[in-house]
Amino acid sequence: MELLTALDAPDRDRPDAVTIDGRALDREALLGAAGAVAARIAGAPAVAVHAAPVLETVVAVVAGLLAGVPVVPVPPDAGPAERQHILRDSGAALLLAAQPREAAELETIEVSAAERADFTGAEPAADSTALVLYTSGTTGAPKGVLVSRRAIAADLDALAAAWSWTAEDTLVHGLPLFHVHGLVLGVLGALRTGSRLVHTGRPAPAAYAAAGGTLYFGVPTVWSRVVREPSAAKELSAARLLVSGSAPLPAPVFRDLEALTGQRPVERYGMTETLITVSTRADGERRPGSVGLPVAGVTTRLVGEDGSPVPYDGATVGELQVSGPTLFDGYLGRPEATAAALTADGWFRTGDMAVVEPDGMHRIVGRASTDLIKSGGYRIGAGEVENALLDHPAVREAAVVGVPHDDLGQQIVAYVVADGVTERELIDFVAGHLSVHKRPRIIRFLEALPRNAMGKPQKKLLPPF
Ligand code: MLC
Ligand code: AMP
Repeated sequence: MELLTALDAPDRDRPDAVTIDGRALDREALLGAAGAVAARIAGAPAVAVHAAPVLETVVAVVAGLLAGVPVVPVPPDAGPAERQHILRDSGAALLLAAQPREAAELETIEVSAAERADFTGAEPAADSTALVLYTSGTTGAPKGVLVSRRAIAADLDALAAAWSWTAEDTLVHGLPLFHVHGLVLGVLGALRTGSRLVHTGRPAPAAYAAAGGTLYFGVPTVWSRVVREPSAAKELSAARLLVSGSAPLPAPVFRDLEALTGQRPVERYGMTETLITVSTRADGERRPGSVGLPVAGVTTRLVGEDGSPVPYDGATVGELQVSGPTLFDGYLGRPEATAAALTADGWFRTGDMAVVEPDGMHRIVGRASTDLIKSGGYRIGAGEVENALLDHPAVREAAVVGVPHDDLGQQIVAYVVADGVTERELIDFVAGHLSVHKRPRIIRFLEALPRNAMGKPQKKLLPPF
């Protein structure tokens, strides 16, 4: 397969090319297991994959890529509201899962890592959709981001060059398999470069320490937990490269990692819609707080509120816009949202505020909208959580914000006007309705939300947390 080039070159010396939570497959076996599934799904408009951190998820995703059927990863803990939205909105015709799913809304195909079959279908076109990744906006339900094979190939090649990532590496991470970080970089990256992959199930410091990798991926929450376990951190001293992304890496965590492992981490920046666009380099300078330079093929620019270019003086803040082959092909079925995300000349508006140093190094300083929250590296729309809370019969009003948090970067705090319901009940309600990581960690009960003269809630006037 042109996208996952390493799969076509089975390496019989590596029985454990992909290991997840202790179970391993070599590449030939992975290709065979995926081939068996590909034959059964060929021609479907799209397939949903129950994206638990297990080997069968990798088999299912590779099957979709072999058959040229767009893959829609579904978070394994998605509650009914989120799950039904993803399944309906994506138009997925089948659900691939390791086990039969109770009350599955779709016909389920059970994926086995033990099956073997050759798939003989034609190579899908490079500009066809590989993945439909659901991601939150500031309001409303998550949108499906159309990611092409071409975009993935371009991004992985650019990252391989930036990080000197080769088949000699052993990649280790324990990130979820339904987002860009864990799935595109963390799985497809290994299958394109040919590096071994050890997925630890969960991204726990002790599991990272025990895995003996050369290349480690983590969100900042993972790295901050690693430095709080110095004995685990010290085990990473022998690694070649530690990479952080998905949210800002706090400078103290950067420094603690350096002190404990002797390694300055590489930080990179990206989005579901653009894949990874800016990164420090394996062979370049790594500064705390800096995400580095655009990767090969990507161009960036900083734009002021009036649309004028912002100087690269290391001080003036502008919106970061990006252009290049790694960009998405739009939001599924939402032409207006797609048009709004792009400028007239085709650049993607990231919504992230940045400064660029005179030497070109980028620093992300915040987001234009406070209604997109990053917690533990997950992107969460305030509006989606507010709507979930309002679905609870006891809740009359809700306002959700992200509050700075040492471990999670931001934690979700909900201010609600409600009667006869406890904090715990509301937290569990959101966790069960959407997904666990979208639950507020704290609920504050108010008599009324602060509103302006027009009756619009004023989040800036909420009592400090
Ligand atoms: C807790 N749990 C509950 C619950 N509260 N279950 C049901 N109801 C409740 N009310 C359970 C959870 O299911 C979980 O179980 C356990 O408690 C811990 O959950 P948690 O507290 O939410 O996990 P936490 O420790 O906070 O997670 C931290 C983390 C996680 C770092 C592991 O946030 C994470 O994996 N982040 C990665 C996000 C990511 O990959 N982002 C990339 C986006 S792509 P159990 O059984 O599971 O332990 C992107 C592009 C780019 O951004 O640039 O990369
Ligand atoms: P997602 O679509 O889940 O991939 O989230 C993308 C968002 O994550 C970006 O718009 C940024 O706000 C944030 N992000 C990703 N990487 C970084 C980073 N290294 N530093 C700061 N923010 C980041």
